[in-house]
Amino acid sequence: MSNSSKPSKSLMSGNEAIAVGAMEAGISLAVGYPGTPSTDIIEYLAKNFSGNAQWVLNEKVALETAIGASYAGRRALCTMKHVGLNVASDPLMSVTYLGVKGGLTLLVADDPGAYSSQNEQDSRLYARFANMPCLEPSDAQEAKDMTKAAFDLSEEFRLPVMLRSVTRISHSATPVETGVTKAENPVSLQKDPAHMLAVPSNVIRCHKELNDKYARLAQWSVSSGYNRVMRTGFKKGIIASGIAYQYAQEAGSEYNLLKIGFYPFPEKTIEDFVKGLDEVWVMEEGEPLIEEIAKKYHKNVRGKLSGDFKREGELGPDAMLPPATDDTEVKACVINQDELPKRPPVMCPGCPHRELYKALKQAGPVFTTGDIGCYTLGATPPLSAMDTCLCMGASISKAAGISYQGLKRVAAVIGDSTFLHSGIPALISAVYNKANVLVLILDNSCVAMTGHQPTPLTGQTAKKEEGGRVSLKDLCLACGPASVEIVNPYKIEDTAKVLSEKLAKDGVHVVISESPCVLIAAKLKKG
Ligand SMILES: Cc1ncc(C[n+]2csc(CCOP(=O)(O)OP(=O)(O)O)c2C)c(N)n1
Repeated sequence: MSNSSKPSKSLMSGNEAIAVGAMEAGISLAVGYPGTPSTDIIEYLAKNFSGNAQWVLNEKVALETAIGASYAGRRALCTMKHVGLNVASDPLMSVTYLGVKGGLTLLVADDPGAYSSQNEQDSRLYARFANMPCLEPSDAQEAKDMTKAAFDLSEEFRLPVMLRSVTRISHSATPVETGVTKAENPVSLQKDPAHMLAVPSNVIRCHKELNDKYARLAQWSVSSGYNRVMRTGFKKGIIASGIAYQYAQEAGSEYNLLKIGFYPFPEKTIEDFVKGLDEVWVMEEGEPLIEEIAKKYHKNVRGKLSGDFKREGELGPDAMLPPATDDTEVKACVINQDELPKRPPVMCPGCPHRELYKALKQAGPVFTTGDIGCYTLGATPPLSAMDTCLCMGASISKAAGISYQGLKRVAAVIGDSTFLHSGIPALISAVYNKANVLVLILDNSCVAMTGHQPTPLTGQTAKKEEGGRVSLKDLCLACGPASVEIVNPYKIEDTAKVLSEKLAKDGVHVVISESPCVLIAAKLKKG
């Protein structure tokens, strides 16, 4: 679909619907950093949006870029996965104080069940932390409608608005009616120091303005229409938010039903809903936030705090299925996950990362601090070549921390995109403080883990156009290590020799393992 204004109906994933909603809302910029399950929003926009859709180096840069566009009066969509919001949390916590100009929607896709993430944090807590509104869709149509509404709300309250998706919204498809595309806002960059300078003299006043906005939002939440009673007339009730609203349907129709789609939480609506019920179930992916409120107003609340649902992992569609008996049809469909063979992701056959790990093994004993990317898969057997993994950009700093304790033969393994994302400050710090570490940058010419997005090292933009190009070797040299060398990981013996030499030396040594991801190598050859 292009960003035309002709209404039609089609099947869309939640992510496509969000992209379409943003186009219909008249965005002028879409900016993000890849991360499952959010990645395909920018990819869709890069293909289908005639305006500016771009990848940047990390989530902090993405949010700050979107804030810049908003200051210029335009609407901007910023996308990331949940852990990306940790990286973007610094600008987030202050931009809510200052406020925005053009509408700014922050799409954060959570990963309950941690299917492809290092944790399963709940972004609604960030919305609460930053005092910003948050919309939570329960299907693709709502994802599109809420995206559009988020921009209007952002301009009405002069606040960024979070749209919280989860894997099952982002990646499953339901019918979506497209609508009319709004014209872009005119460019208008006005100086407004009282709301553009996060400096001490502005903080208390801005904080007060934010608290006032939040109080207004709490009222708006009750009357917004996003938090509404869907069914009455029974003695039991379910409160369900986002995707869990779909799971609530599995419980059958003999429950009153309150659907939550907007935060701040509509306390009054919840209080009124639970009145007179015998039992209240609360279904929400992530932390028991709504449940905590429901418990304030009812004695018999069933959910995660009561132990009826697990607090860890995904709530999932089966959460409210009635218990199966021998003669229920349902039983045949219920699969015991524990009985299934585990199929963890593995490195692709021919992956250059495998060969690098083989060379590292040949180079002798080493403690390897890891990072996040396809190469993390080297942590599992048969390679078992990575000893730690924490979050993006942590490998070099962890290695340096170990080396400062007088230990040698420590290697940090980091991918090219991760190095650009948050490895560079760690490398400079290690050089500055005279660490003794070997830094292995695995340059496979893309962000492989999230689906082969381009990086500044290839110079191709999200829209597959030619952009500026950055040299990884020059970048590393500028950080000041003792040496920077490039190896071909498929030449295992040669690579092992280089690694063995560097591991025996003091100082910070960088080795770039240069070979494109096997899945894109053929394409790159063709140009
Ligand atoms: C803060 C944060 N943002 C995004 C992600 C999603 N993510 C996982 S690995 C990765 C980058 C992988 O690229 P690279 O370092 O080049 O390694 P490759 O997969 O290409 O081997 C990203 C963006 C994440 N895990 N954490």
